[in-house]
Amino acid sequence: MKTQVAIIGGGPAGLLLAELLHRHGISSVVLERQTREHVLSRIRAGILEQTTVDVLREAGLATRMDAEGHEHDGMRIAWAGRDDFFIDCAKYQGKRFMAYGQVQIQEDLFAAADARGATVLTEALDVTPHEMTGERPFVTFHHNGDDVRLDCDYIAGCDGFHGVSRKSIPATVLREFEKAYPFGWLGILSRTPPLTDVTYVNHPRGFALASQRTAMLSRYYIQVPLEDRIEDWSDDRFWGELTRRFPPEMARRIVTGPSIEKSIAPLRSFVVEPMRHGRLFLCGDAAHIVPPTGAKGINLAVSDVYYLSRALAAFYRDGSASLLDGYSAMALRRVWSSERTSWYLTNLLHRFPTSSEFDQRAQESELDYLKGSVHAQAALAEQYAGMPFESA
Ligand code: RFL
Ligand code: PHB
Repeated sequence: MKTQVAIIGGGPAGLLLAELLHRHGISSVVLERQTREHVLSRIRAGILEQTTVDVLREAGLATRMDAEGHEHDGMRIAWAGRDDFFIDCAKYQGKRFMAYGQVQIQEDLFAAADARGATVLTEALDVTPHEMTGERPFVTFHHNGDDVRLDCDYIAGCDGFHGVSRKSIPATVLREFEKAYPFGWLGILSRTPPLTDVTYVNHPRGFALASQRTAMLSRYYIQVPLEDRIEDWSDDRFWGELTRRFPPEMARRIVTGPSIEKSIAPLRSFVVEPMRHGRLFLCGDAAHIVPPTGAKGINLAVSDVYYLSRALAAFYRDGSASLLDGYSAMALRRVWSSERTSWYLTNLLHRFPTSSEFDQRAQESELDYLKGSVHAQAALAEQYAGMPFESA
């Protein structure tokens, strides 16, 4: 097989990259290890930044999102015993957000790929990139019992944190930056009307979050110890704990119901530099992980593939490799900005088992400052809304 860009991984990064390249007249083949059903069963992100919404709209991928998603202006912060307040990104930044699930984005991307007869090979096993630093890279894999070789000009590693792309780069070339947090998030999805605002709560019992997908679909999370298992958390126990952490007046407005999904995810910050090795480019979770506190994960995957598609388009259009050469540095500037915001919000809003009383007072003072200062709110609004893309 032969294509211009071999894309490893059919998550949001890989499938969106294929669509953006197609719009520039560049061919690609997507190699996904899992089945389509499996990819569509992963309930993950839900809040899209304005830049992400704009990319999806410009790529003609927004019809269902615009019909079913829920646009909103910012997020609310509440904490035990104090008044809550709203970080208004529309007011300070002129930017809005869209609540629209990652599952729906994946469905829309598969539908777009089907509609144009794109080559997306699922259950592609033992995918291995070769000759990344040479002129003629290729990828080998097993598919339907056959050994396949895919020749290409470039390889995009869009295969998530556990993928093969990053691991195929020599350790001497990559620098890793990592931070693990001493807790996880237990999340549930339920067919109940959500609270009006995406609301982050700091409570002595731990962090809690109310989010949304549609008018009749809610997403809630609570901070739990890393040792907790999903079997420990019945729906009743979850709702009891969630509503104890919300201020009473908000807790009364939370509509409970059976969960239709429940999972625990550990929190981690992780970045590799550079995001390129020869003709292999890393995008999305393959290169970086953010703790979910800033809702940045999928938005970074989208900005990476936006930058990479623009760089590949320039290369195929006029032979200029300068944007490809600048890809890693440009992508990493936005990555580090979101890493910093997610780390800051994680520290601000969670209860750390190792915190001293001093740490606790400092955290409360930070929250008071944020609540009382329009300057602090405008600064957080700028970061939460996400940095604009750099021009080419
Ligand atoms: P993905 O979505 O992990 O997709 C990678 C794809 O590559 C495939 N793959 C391979 N394919 C071929 N060969 C191999 N060797 C392969 N190895 C892996 C995988 O099957 C998969 O289909 O990465 P991508 O595209 O970079 O997208 C990133 C986002 O998915 C991610 O940033 C967010 O979902 C992160 N995240 C969240 N982000 C938010 O903004 N808000 C959230 O609420 C939120 N919740 C979450 C999350 C991530 C989670 N993970 C990864 C455990 C909740 C969870 C549980
Ligand atoms: C979600 O809706 O899943 C969500 C919202 C905000 C976050 C993380 C996840 O910070």
